[in-house]
Amino acid sequence: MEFIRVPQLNANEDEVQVVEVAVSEGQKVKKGDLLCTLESTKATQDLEAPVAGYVRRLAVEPGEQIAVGELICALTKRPDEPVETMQERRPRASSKGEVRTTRRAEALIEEYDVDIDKINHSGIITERDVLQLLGISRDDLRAPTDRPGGPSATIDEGRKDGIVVYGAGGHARVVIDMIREGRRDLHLVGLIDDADDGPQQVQGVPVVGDANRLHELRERGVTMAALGIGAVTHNALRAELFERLVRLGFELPNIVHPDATVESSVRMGQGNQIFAGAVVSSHVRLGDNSIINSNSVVSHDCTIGDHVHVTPGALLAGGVSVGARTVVGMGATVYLGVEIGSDVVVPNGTDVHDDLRDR
Ligand code: JB3
Repeated sequence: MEFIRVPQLNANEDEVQVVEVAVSEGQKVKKGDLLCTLESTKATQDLEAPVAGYVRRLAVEPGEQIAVGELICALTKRPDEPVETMQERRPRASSKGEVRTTRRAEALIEEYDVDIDKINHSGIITERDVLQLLGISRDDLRAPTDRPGGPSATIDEGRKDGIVVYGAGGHARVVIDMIREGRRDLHLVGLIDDADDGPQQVQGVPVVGDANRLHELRERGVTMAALGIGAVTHNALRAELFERLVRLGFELPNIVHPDATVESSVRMGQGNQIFAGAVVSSHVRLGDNSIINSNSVVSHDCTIGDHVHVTPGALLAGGVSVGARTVVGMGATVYLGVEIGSDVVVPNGTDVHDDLRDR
């Protein structure tokens, strides 16, 4: 077994840049095949395989700065020969066993608190794999993400798939995951957060400013928005922010988690969010901007008004109607045909068998 490490290209430089990686994990190479191209400020060098073998523990990727002596890869006689290296970073534990990461991937995983089980990779997690999950480009990483109102992240002018999420808290986290998993056709441009002391980014999506930036984003070609504020007990706020986004000319797509069930006979307006495990059954009518939260059930023929929040585990029997801005609490059950008015808060775990008037 041969360990291929970064050579000293010139005496006074202890780091080189990886310009190109010509092989992939598990690839068979002959002696003399190009492994990668390295560059220092004064020299460029093609690194060739000193022996034939299988590329194992490939630990570099293009664009990376890497120290002299660091491992590039190992070459083994057999494809399944065990490889232990002294210097190698401890593999990460994932639900599918141990998995290795490149340095840049490791840094992103740490910085953005990424769940490695969600990263698609082919044996070693690279920066590219992590960026893909985060839905951002390497340029986004360089973009300064100041607090609200700053110049902040790059907005790809004219992209028709750009979406901005309004909010940067717990609900925004879920909306980001749902877009990444259920709306891969959309490109997460950034988050809008009105809080003064909010985060710089959430799950790798930069905070690009406060509500004052929305108009500019729209002018610069961001056509879509999603409301990432759950406001669990004051839905009037959600209604107000939704109307603001509509007035600004944003399109608010419905976002449905791939693990939700929405029957084909369902009709809904815009800006609705259907979370994982939720069931929206036959012939349900949804208005605009409602949240059907995780594992809730909206049975056949229900009518759900605008800005409603059916919270996790709430169960609505058939033919129930729910008025605008009403919140149905977690685990509540609503009996067949009950009519719940607008601006009602149904406490968690309540059994509702009589109609409830507005407010
Ligand atoms: O219970 C569940 C499953 N989810 C809850 C969700 C429905 O509502 C979640 O646990 C939270 O209780 C809540 O999520 P949300 O709204 O993301 O809350 P929080 O995690 O506290 O994040 C607050 C976000 O809302 C931040 O981005 C704040 O800037 C923003 N926010 C709060 N109040 C506001 C206001 N933004 C504006 N523009 N105006 C406000 O009054």
